[in-house]
Amino acid sequence: MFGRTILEPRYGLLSFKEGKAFEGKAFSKHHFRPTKLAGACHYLTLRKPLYASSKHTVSFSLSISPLGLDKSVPEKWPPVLEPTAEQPQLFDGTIRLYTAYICPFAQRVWITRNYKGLQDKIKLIPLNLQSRPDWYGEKVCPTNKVPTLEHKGKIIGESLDLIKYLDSNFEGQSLLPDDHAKKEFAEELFAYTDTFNKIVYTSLKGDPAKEAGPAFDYLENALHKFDDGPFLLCQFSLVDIAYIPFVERFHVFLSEVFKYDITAGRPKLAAWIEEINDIEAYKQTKLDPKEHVELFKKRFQAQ
Ligand SMILES: N[C@@H](CCC(=O)N[C@@H](CS)C(=O)NCC(=O)O)C(=O)O
Repeated sequence: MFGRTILEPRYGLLSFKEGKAFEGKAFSKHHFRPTKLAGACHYLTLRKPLYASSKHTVSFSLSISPLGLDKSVPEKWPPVLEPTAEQPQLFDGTIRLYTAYICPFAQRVWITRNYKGLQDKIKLIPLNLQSRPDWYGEKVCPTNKVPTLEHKGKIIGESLDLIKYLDSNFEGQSLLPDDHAKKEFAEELFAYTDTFNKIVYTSLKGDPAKEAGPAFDYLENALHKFDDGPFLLCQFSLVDIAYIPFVERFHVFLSEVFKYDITAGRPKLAAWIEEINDIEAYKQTKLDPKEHVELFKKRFQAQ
């Protein structure tokens, strides 16, 4: 929904003053408090004010989503496990997500966990991929990769399977739509993730501005498919989660090292990145962009 109303800045917050669509209370620059809208409770997210004139008149756009979708809470990153650390007792009832802060595959599962409000339920066990404890490959995950989830006597791997697993086996907002057409498109988008990553990673050894274009165009076109929301399936979903950790890295590295802005000429992609950057569950998982640049330089430019 797009709206225009009068806002009054007060104590650093903007408080709602006038408007027909809902009865509002205080809201911060980016988020409204839960507010009544047509009888149902909603979060109203204030997307970037377009302009603010002197007399507190702000023109803005609103995106509306059901109450409290993002259940993440602020969390301190647990320290990375020492290679000499003892193995926690396997299958003792604790649900553990073995992860690595630098891993985009693991980040997918981390965002899903946060968004669904499972931070107390699923414990993060961050590993250093350069020096994993021996027991990880020997007793927990034979492929020695992250992410893996220890749950109900099983070890489950593969990030795309895992985000679907979390979505269907744990409480919290469902991150896949019910709509048939959207479900079908979700599968198409999941299936393209490996191709997407391959095209871009391969281009880093050549000329990304030419070679990576089709991958980003694919996302730009996908974002046009359902035009009633800023996300791939309108509402934030597992599909956005599948792509964003990789887009985050490519965006930073291509811009910094190749001076190639993946959002130039791709307005939907630009808006999508901006929207996702407002999602707490995701924000909490982001590394310093400088770290991405350094890691990518080591990986793709080391001779
Ligand atoms: N297809 C897997 C890929 C996972 C993966 O490659 N993880 C990397 C870190 S980003 C890893 O654990 N690498 C360790 C290794 O290969 O030794 C998934 O989607 O979960």
